[in-house]
Amino acid sequence: MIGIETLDEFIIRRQEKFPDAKGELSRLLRDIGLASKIVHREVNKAGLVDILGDTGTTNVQGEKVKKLDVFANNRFVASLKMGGACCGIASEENENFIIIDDELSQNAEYIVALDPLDGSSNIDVNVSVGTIFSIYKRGSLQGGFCQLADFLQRGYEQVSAGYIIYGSSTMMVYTTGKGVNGFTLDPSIGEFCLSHPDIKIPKSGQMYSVNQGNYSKFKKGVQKYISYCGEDDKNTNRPYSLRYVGSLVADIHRNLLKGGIFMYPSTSTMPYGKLRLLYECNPMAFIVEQAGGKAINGKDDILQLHPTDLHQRTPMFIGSTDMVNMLSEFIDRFSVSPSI
Ligand code: P6P
Repeated sequence: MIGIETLDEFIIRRQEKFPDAKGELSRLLRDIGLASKIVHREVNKAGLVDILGDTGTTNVQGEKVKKLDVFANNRFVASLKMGGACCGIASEENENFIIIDDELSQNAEYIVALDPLDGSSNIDVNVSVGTIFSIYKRGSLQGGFCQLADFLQRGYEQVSAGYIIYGSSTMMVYTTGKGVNGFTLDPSIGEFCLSHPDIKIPKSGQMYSVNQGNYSKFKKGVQKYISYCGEDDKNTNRPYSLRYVGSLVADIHRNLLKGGIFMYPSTSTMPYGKLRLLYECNPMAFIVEQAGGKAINGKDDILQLHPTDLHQRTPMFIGSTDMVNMLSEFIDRFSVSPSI
């Protein structure tokens, strides 16, 4: 039987390759792993306890807050505070960033941007949901409070990014800039075990993911690409299938493993799209690019965008390189100016 390598063992083994590493990033990743095991437990019994449904409040996004959103946010924040390896957190659930002001944390090198439970509207109907995280080195001086600028760094500055998908199994997929690895939670031992080493996204794929209901509001180039995917071309026996879960982590995870393109374009009613740059698009773009794929906003690489606001949105087209490049050609060919 192939030996089991747990997430903790993997992190420690990787850290040994960096003699001057202080172990703070390792600690941070393990803190995230711990919190996700606790969220896994709640997500998997959500139907049995009064943790489903709405809290009756709305968050900074103006969206209904689910009880499990709040639970997950509190869990990750508590675990990161306890770990002392990060000095601040920007979360989808909090309008402003959280300063962690104990002495140990103030001396920490890292900040975290977090979507604690993405796709939570799907929980009540038992569809996969996920946690997305993004880690940067702070620019502000260690020993003092983190600053807003620490969170408004370009995506290519990320030190690490990952997601946890709470699906038919719970998996943690992450990168530290040296490839992408996937770990499946074995609840019988309470450990994430290496199950998908060195993930590479296929250069092309057969699946395209988009909310077809917004078709009429998309720019012409995007409409033309979607129509191209939907056409039945006997000559090429075009193999496309539309797959759209409506949960970002689930849609991207499938495309990462099987190949495909995920699109959340701008629309006439959402000129900057729906997805958030800091804690949805940047971490997913880092992961997919590290796996050999591509992520753009329709014109520029997602990782090159300069954030100006914690919760700013951006259109995103992400996945297999050949498919993203073809979409880009359609946008250029059919748009007045290759704008997003
Ligand atoms: P729509 C979930 O609410 C989410 O933020 C992402 O997980 C998902 O990709 C997207 O919104 C779905 O949005 O407008 O298609 O329902």
